Amino acid sequence: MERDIRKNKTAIIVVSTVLFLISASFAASATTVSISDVFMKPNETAVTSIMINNVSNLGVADISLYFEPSVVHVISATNSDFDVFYPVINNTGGIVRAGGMDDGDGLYGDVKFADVTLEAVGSHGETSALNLSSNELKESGLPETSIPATVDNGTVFLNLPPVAIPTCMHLHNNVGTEYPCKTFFNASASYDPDGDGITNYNWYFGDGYSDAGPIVEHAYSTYKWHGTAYEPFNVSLTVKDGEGLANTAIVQVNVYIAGDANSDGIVDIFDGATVGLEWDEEAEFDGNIWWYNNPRGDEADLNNDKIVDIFDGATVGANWDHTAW
Ligand SMILES: [Ca+2]
Ligand SMILES: [Ca+2]
Ligand SMILES: [Ca+2]
Ligand SMILES: [Ca+2]
Repeated sequence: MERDIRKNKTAIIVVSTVLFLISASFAASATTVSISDVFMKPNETAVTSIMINNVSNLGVADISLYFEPSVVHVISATNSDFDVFYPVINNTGGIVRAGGMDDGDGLYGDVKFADVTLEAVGSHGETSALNLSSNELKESGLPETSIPATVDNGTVFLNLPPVAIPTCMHLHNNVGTEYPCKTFFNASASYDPDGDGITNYNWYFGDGYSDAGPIVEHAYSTYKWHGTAYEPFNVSLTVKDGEGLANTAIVQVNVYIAGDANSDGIVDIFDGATVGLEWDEEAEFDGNIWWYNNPRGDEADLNNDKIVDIFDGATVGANWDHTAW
């Protein structure tokens, strides 16, 4: 009996320290998601996380997320760090309320309450506020020593996914096996709406090769020809934020046979003429990447060295009469 009382006293001291340290930093956050080309197009889904950061011995959480049901629906709430997790989703009323319970040893540090998958059910340009309310956060412990940490153990907030923005220095490429034709990809315009930093940049070039990093380069050695025309490669960029949420975007690049400046599948006088017409055309630096304002300049720059000159004319000559079929 006496031991039980001592336990309670210890627990009380711990809790009041927690309250003192953490109540000032508590913030149930509100944010806005929009149906747009960068975040979530109509009918697409996107994942956002409900995080509870800086917790100490967290045992129970009961959190509601309110949304505008004419704009977004909640498909699921999963991947909780809690051992027991149960969401109730109401897409008519625009609320998901979920409870999480830890098995007994308590959660510490930064805790993921749930990954919430949103579906855009509204139209382009519409927005929905996402409002979080923390109904209860309680410390973990045996039933007889369990003491509510009121509502203030930790900071509850939504983590929005990052936005992947791939750009490409050369959208028009030629196979670079013999005639070096590197293309450069830049992901540094990508961002995270809540500013927790982008930790991963993964590129898939669409030809079986991949690379990682904010700026990468790749030389294509294959092209895709389907009967009457080339098909572009879909280059995907996936970025991840510090909490592990990801976003993927595609940039299309065209790859032609070496010397094919007008992309009709054969190297002939018209390619020589295209190079002549675009002679001295140079790529421009926009502060971020080099690119061609004039796509015909990009097509005529057969070795992707940022200028149309004699080396591009020589590439036409060296590949004369070659065809893509
Ligand atoms: Ca984020
Ligand atoms: Ca041609
Ligand atoms: Ca080019
Ligand atoms: Ca060139």
